[in-house]
Amino acid sequence: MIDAPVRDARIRTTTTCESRSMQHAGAARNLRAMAAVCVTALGLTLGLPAAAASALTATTPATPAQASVPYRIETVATGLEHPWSLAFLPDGGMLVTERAGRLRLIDAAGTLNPQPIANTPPVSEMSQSGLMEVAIDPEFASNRLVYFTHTYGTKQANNTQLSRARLEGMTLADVQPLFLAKPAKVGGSNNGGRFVFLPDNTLVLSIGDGFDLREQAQNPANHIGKTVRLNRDGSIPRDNPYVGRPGVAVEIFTMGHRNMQGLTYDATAKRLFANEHGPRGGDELNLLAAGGNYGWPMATQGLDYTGARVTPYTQMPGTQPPLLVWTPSVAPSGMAVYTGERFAAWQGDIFVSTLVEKSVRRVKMMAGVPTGEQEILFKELNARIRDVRDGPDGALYVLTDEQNGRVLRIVPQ
Ligand SMILES: [Ca+2]
Repeated sequence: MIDAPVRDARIRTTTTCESRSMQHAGAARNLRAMAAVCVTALGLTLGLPAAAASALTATTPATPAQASVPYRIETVATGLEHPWSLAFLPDGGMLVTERAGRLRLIDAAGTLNPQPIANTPPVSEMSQSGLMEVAIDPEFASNRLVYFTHTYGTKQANNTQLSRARLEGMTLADVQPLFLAKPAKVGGSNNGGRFVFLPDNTLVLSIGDGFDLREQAQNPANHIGKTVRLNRDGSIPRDNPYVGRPGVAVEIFTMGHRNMQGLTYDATAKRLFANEHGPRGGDELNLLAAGGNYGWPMATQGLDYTGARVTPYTQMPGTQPPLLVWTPSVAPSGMAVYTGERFAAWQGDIFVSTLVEKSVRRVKMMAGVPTGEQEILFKELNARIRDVRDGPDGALYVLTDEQNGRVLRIVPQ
């Protein structure tokens, strides 16, 4: 599903869909050949947990999960313009990004500072583009380092950039670009832009397929439609899966993705999960493992926006099937594993915020594996939800994707 409302993407699909489909039909033949070469030549040992290999791919609606305990929704802050991401600070405050390029501070008392944090880099806000993810360094208390993603470049040539800076009061100091996805793409769609820290001091960052570059998701020489794994200073971990392979981008961690806007690491199960927008239908939840190929656009359960098939294949040997599929599209955005004490029934479950369904999906998990049960939460908000976070206070936090966006906290009733 496109990250609607996307003005330029919709216009393009209604005006150029026929030629686009024909281009893709030819390109699909090429990429199947390419992918066969890649999968064989790379010959990767994926080391995927057994659960991934035997994953049951289910479409929505899934069996309803047992109803949650009663909850109450509290408003933390309002007046945020299309907030995208939320990071908790050790002092009880929060950082929130606004897509237009502002980084905002909510202090420990819950007050939104009327001034944005100074010295954020300029961003080009186009449809889905702008300032996206924010996270603090795992050692923030001692180094004050903040990481964020934003779109870098022009409408005709842009891509997702990861940057790092030191937070000094209400200013960013020493703003340093760490990684810029290549090649550049046109327009503001399918940027990816989420990242998550892993316990081994690296981070994994999602890069979308740019909407028009879908075949490149199978090209191991670039970053389009991939996740990349980096050290915290932007350098390349020596144990990345493609290191030492000629012609392959050494930053790549996984490939064959469309547009991943949610990443979360389950520290208990020691598993990295990603959600991904399909085209029309075929939104996915995936378990990521080093070197994995997740199939796009060779295999998908979604259709093109014209209603045509993207590919004849819903699965393909050598690619990893999703753990779950959402058809029709829910448009998954943020994602979190709930670890708190306040909702005992939710512990270990994955929460996926959605834009089109205007909900949060609770994906019931057992030892890091989906049970097949899901619960649709927070429909009463009637709002596109951009992010969901596991708060250090045991509450669940969500951001609404609105002109007058909100930070909301969900606590037991
Ligand atoms: Ca896939």
